[in-house]
Amino acid sequence: MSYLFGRAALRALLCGPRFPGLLVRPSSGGPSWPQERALVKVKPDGVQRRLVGTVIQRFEMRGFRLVGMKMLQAPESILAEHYHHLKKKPFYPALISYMSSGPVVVMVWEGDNVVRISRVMVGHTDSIKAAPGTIRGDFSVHISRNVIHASDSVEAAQREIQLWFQSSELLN
Ligand code: IDP
Ligand code: MG
Repeated sequence: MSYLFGRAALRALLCGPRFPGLLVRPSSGGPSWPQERALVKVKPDGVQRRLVGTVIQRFEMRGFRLVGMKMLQAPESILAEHYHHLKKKPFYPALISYMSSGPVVVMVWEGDNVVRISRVMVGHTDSIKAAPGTIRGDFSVHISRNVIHASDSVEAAQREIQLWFQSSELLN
């Protein structure tokens, strides 16, 4: 039995898939289905500290696909919508002023479980609690300058992607 499976697997490897799905990764030209997407944003402190390349490298090396990216000075109307859930917090005015203090780089990354995995890669909101190896744990020391944003749910990702990007700016 295992001999037969071994032959089939070997044939698929050498000659391409005889059984669709066997040993075929979604990115290898197999069937396409809607892939999960996350909005990731390098905040003004991250851009100023030249961490954009490092962030891109970490997401690429993890295996995600970049499907959209742009650099812009974030309009206050977009920031207000993006951070509407924090409007009543005492730090809200400082947050908007920090996010307006320089350009941001917004990206859309695609791949299996990209939302949950990118939150793990980004680390805890509060830099003190962010584990080493995470982006915040490696590059930030204070919650008010925490370098990066990543969507915290699939629903938030969809909302945020529509807020920051036109559909024509994203690859299909
Ligand atoms: P998240 O960025 O990890 O998703 P949120 O609670 O959504 O965390 O907060 C959004 C952003 O607001 C944080 O990344 C941080 O920049 C800022 N923020 C959150 N809590 C505080 C705080 O207590 N003081 C200052 N800034 C904060
Ligand atoms: Mg959040």
